[in-house]
Amino acid sequence: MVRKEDVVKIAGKLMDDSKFVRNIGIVAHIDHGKTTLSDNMIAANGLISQELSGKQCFMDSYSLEQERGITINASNISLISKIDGTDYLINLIDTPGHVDFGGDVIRAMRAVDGAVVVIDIVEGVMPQTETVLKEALREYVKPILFFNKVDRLVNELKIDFDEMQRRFVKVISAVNQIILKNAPEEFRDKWQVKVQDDSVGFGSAYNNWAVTMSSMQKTKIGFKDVYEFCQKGDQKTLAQKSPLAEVLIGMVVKHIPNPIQAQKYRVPKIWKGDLTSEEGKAMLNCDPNGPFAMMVTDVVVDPHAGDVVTGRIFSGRVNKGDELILVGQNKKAKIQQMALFMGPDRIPIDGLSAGNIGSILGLKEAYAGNAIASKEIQEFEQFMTNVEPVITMSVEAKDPKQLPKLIEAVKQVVKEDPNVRVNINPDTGEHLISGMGELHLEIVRYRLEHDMKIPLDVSPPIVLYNEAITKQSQLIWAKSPNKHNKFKMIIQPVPPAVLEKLKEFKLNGKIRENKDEDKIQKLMEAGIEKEEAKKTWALNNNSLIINRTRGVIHIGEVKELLVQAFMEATNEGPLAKEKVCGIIIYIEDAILHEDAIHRGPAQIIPCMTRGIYAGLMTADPIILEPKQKLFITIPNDFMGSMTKELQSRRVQMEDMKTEGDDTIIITKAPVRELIGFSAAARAASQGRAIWTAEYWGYEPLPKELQKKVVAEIRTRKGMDPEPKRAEEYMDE
Ligand SMILES: Nc1nc2c(ncn2[C@@H]2O[C@H](COP(=O)(O)OP(=O)(O)OP(=O)(O)O)[C@@H](O)[C@H]2O)c(=O)[nH]1
Ligand SMILES: [Mg+2]
Repeated sequence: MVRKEDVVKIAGKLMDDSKFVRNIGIVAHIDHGKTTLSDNMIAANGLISQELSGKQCFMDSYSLEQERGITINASNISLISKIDGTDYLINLIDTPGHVDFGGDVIRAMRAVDGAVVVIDIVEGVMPQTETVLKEALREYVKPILFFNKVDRLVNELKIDFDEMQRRFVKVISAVNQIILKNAPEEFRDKWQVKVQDDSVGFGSAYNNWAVTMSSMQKTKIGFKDVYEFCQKGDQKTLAQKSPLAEVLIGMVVKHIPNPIQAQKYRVPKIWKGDLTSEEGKAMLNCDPNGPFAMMVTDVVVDPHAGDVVTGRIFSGRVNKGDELILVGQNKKAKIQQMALFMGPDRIPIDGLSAGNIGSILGLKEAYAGNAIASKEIQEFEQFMTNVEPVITMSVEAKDPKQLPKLIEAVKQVVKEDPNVRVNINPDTGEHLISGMGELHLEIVRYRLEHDMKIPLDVSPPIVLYNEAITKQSQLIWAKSPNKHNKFKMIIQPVPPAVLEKLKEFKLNGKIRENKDEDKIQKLMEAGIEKEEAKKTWALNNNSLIINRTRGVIHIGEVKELLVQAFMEATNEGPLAKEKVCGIIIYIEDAILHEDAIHRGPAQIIPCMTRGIYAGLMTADPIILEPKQKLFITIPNDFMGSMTKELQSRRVQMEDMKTEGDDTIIITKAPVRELIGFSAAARAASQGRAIWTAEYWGYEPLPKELQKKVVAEIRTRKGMDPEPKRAEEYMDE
């Protein structure tokens, strides 16, 4: 067996010449065989035995991953591969397929230049296949295709040779359609995958063999042989004659661009600084001699070593003892340790060079998305996620003495998984932890209770609602408690088309005068008129505050306070203290006291929040609920009981089709009704239903449930079941 340290030693030498580097992510729908495929690459490096390759799932090192047989965390490894006498360094990230961990895939795509899209040929293109493929394309990451589980076609489905060929053609064309629609324009044609040029491979990760057009010419093992070897149950010979790792590495080296090639077109998309500056040029050219610049894509907290940040190095090189800064945060550190991840293990290395994926220790408080550099540079574009947490649990330490430990542990979880959101209820001290789905929360709980050993009281899952309005508000004159200041405002719903764009652009926070031109530009692109875009003060939850006053002399001095009130009011709406989404607050006019002493925070903030609340209550406010799209595969025999189960959960059928003995149902369902669905679906199908869910977005809760849910949330939060009326806000 080869030692990981020895691989890292060679990697250290190879990484300086990035012509010989490839950064790849393995992506797919859940269970299509990513981790099994990775095993093959790892075994080829001698890090695990050939016998265990495809069975060990080396990259699923976390106890819960092994236990459940799924990948939860993206995991990195650096491997050396020889092709035609030349050594290549392959930095590989195995990503999870379950949608609850989709954030990991998005972050991994920033670090790599190519994606191996694995498709279980029995299932074909599944929802998450499409999602991850789109995510790769959006990041200018080039896809190649690997058809996995070909053995199952022959041995389980028992289809004939011609049908096998037809299936390949059908799925390739489906994938190419997605590429055509979603690839950046310049790559739509160039990135089409084809059998002829080896950008499509076929094989069985579990049985360690694969073929491509080139491999067939070299080994003389063609599709017919594959079919026959599988049929007679001799895949071992197939694996000897046409080993998967060799074939896949051939595909990767041939088709995935090296970092020098990739950064030329990727850097202008993910970094909006000046490309003619010293750092701009260095990143475009992947120059190891330029200033150091790395984007953090992953953080793990090591109980002994502290924060370990992993990311893509776009330029420069860091050596032991160099000083690096956490961009925009005024933090510096002398770097004493760097490492490469080898699956579960972190192996020290002397330095890290441009074009590679590596880890740095010693920079505290760095989060995924941050830039680390040798000097202040423009930050990288944020990750392109458009999913929101939809479900929450409330946790408390069983033993109050453990509260400080819980606070630290939760902080660590958030650092490691940016898709977890945490709010602390100041009244009760309980932590409200929000995530992408039930499984996601289950994992967080496991980490706190099992890994960090904090026994918890945990609430049943709580759904996160939004508040919105359905018409324009009345004109509101809000008065400050001392009656010296007044604001005239009107609130409108953001038009649906504009709201769509705002969600896509993810604009949030204050807009600084003369500084945030790009945000104003984006607002205009979303459909906000130029004059209004220029007067937008801030955005929060896709809601806006726009200053339409004219000639109010002191308005600039209270701007900060008004924005703060806007943030508070849109974080906790008047109906049920849920987020308020998709409103525009127009400040039409204002009367302000001459003397600054009479228009301090205690006057302006409550005046404005109450004004906003009053306005919202006159605009027919409603509750929006999160929905998920469900993809359910179920044997035909269980259709009856499954349909019954679904009907009780307010689902909207989108599509239903039969494939062999199975029916595939696609529906949209409220998250509220999906709590406990796992268990019910298992019961309704004797465990035979397979289902995945995908974030869909927020839609109005049905009329007949509005009042009930408002009362429910308010009671849970310790308020009166009835929200206040508009007048009540104005009387105070
Ligand atoms: N028959 C057959 N089974 C396979 C093959 N490749 C993988 N499997 C099985 O498919 C299951 C899922 O494999 P994984 O490698 O864990 O899949 P994954 O894509 O990493 O799954 P997630 O990371 O959880 O999304 C395992 O039981 C594998 O043994 C194959 O080529 N043939
Ligand atoms: Mg996996």
